[in-house]
Amino acid sequence: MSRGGSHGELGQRIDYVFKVVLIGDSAVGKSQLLARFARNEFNLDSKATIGVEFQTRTLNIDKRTVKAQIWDTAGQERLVINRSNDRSIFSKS
Ligand SMILES: Nc1nc2c(ncn2[C@@H]2O[C@H](COP(=O)(O)OP(=O)(O)OP(=O)(O)O)[C@@H](O)[C@H]2O)c(=O)[nH]1
Ligand SMILES: [Mg+2]
Repeated sequence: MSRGGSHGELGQRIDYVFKVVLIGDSAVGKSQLLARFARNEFNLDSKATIGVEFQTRTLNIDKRTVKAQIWDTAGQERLVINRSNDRSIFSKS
């Protein structure tokens, strides 16, 4: 989590940024959980994630603007392209 006076895409003030990494076995629903949270979408035949991707959603909680930056990882080991990149994401979150 970080706190500061930064601004979002639409110019609104962002009070907090939370970075969350989703990890877990392949096909357990990580990407679809994130799609529902970030865009309120669900897809029955979604493809396995390759590497890492992220999506954001900005929420108003207790009069504060909170930006959730959610990272989605590949559950299938052979699709994780760069292990060292993964580690740097984990250590910064
Ligand atoms: N019925 C049902 N199917 C779901 C649900 N969540 C995910 N699925 C299905 O399960 C399959 C795998 O979902 P994903 O979200 O792609 O799984 P993942 O954990 O991201 O998998 P990897 O990217 O390979 O790590 C997809 O066909 C989804 O449509 C759910 O809540 N209900
Ligand atoms: Mg996925």
